Amino acid sequence: MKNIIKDKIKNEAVLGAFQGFNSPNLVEIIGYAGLDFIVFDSEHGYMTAETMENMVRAAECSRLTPFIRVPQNERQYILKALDIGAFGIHVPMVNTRDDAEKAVYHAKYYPRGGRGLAFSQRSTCYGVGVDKRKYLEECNRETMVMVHLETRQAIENLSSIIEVEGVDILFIGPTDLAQSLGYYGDPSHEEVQEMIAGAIGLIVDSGKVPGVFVTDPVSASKWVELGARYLAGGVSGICAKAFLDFKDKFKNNH
Ligand code: 3PY
Ligand code: MG
Repeated sequence: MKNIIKDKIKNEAVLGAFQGFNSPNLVEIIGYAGLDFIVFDSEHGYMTAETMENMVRAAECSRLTPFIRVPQNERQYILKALDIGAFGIHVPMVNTRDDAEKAVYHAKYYPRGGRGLAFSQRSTCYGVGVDKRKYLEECNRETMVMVHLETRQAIENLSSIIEVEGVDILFIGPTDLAQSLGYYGDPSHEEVQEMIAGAIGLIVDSGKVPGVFVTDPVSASKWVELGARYLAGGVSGICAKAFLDFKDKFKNNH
């Protein structure tokens, strides 16, 4: 198992998308279009583990690195996501250092954590020809943990969350952050934007990697200039914009 995103983010910004519904075909299109990673979203999406397993396969076929956003920071969700074969997890609503420690603990095998071990599932090639020690070492090294900072509390606790070893990306969720600050549905509000910029600055100064959810390439560039190296949009939003644009261009000519 080699997680190319882990290496890439050392030197460049990577781009991905969250997908919350079942379509392996769309996953392949996204991969062939050249994005770096995909996050199967089982927080807001409603795919079963079995569905996501096929989506992970589609991602691998099209050279997209597959991650899964778990519905909640709980052992059984994290274990399932990784056993399916996701290369990392996104964990929503990480508000404290303890939350971040818990996510890392469940994502890593002994000695770093307490991930349940078996050799019967997809991530271990069903135990066929697997070098068990090598698998454990590789998995602990390559599996990524992305914690979502999306509340005022998370930003207030940022300096202690940053210190948690094993967190790869501190990922800012502007939609929930905006509502936590009282600006429902308005992540572009000045106060939200300033808070995001401040958080990115703190993360960059600590030597860790900031990530941000973005709705368009313009806002993505703004965060990349500040040092964000992991950017992701939403598949539904991107499709909706593309179809609206397609329709508008047609209507303007006919
Ligand atoms: C948010 O913006 O709240 C997110 O969770 C983005 O993924
Ligand atoms: Mg959110």
